Amino acid sequence: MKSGFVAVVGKPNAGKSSLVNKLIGFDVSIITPKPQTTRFNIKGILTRKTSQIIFIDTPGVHIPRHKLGNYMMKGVKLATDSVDVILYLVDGAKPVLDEANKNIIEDIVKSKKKIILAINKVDDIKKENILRIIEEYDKYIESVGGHFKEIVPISVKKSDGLEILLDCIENNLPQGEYIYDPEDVTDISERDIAAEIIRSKSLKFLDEEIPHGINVVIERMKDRTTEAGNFVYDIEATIICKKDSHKPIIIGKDGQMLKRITNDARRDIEKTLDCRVNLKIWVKVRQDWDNNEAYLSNIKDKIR
Ligand SMILES: Nc1nc2c(ncn2[C@@H]2O[C@H](COP(=O)(O)OP(=O)(O)OP(=O)(O)O)[C@@H](O)[C@H]2O)c(=O)[nH]1
Ligand SMILES: [Mg+2]
Repeated sequence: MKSGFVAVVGKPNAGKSSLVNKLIGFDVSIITPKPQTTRFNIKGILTRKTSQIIFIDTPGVHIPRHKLGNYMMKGVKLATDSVDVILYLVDGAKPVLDEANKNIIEDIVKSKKKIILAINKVDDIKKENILRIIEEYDKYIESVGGHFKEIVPISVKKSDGLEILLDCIENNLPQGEYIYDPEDVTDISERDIAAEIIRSKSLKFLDEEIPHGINVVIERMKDRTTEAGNFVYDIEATIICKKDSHKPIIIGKDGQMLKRITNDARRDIEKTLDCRVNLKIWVKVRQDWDNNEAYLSNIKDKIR
């Protein structure tokens, strides 16, 4: 029996959260086409007959421009320092070995952990390019004194290569019994799942810098059973934005935008938590909250 922790790291938008969700078969992390979607480490637990693999989905590595970004990057470091295996995910459709990717490789080599390279989105690239990407990345890691234990091309979208990837990960984990109850799939709370789903809808429907300047706080989340015996969650949430000018855009003309976010989020929360949901969302401005320690406490609590 094998068991252990695997940090999934890479540039924003590589498909880290998509991979973890797909492997464990439950949406623990939100996924959007916009970079810097994930803000804090989230565990996804996969229990197999021969192993238990605990994935840590991390924020995409980028150069921070505010305190929020600093905390996000601190989370990545904590994850890579604490795991048995680092799964480095590269977007095969944008494979350029740029400064950002070089820096990630140098950092993970310094951690002295076992490193597996997975090249994602191979559904979106020509086969002959895969070999070239492998060669380039392999050569670079060797030039900085490290090596990849395994290199696996995958497509999360098409579920290609995922079983091979899991076997490669398992081979590199230490011997050990199950660490978590085999029934567990994540460490994220229902409250945080609800907040993250609301944030994902804000990312989906709003443009430019607004969605990245949003934080979501669940003010109240209470369950009750109706007279008909249905389980219902009453949720009150606040979308916090960083500029006065953002608030009317989030609310929209006649409240249309906020209604859209609320309806879509309610539907997804119901699906994920498998219950009925009443959702009310307010919008508040907290000037430059993402650069203010006092407003970052709900993010700081999750950096671990
Ligand atoms: N074509 C293709 N797209 C994919 C694949 N895997 C993920 N994507 C898309 O890539 C985008 C980013 O996915 P995420 O899972 O949010 O990426 P991430 O690495 O977690 O991003 P951050 O949280 O911002 O660091 C989404 O639009 C996904 O649908 C894949 O195998 N093929
Ligand atoms: Mg993510």
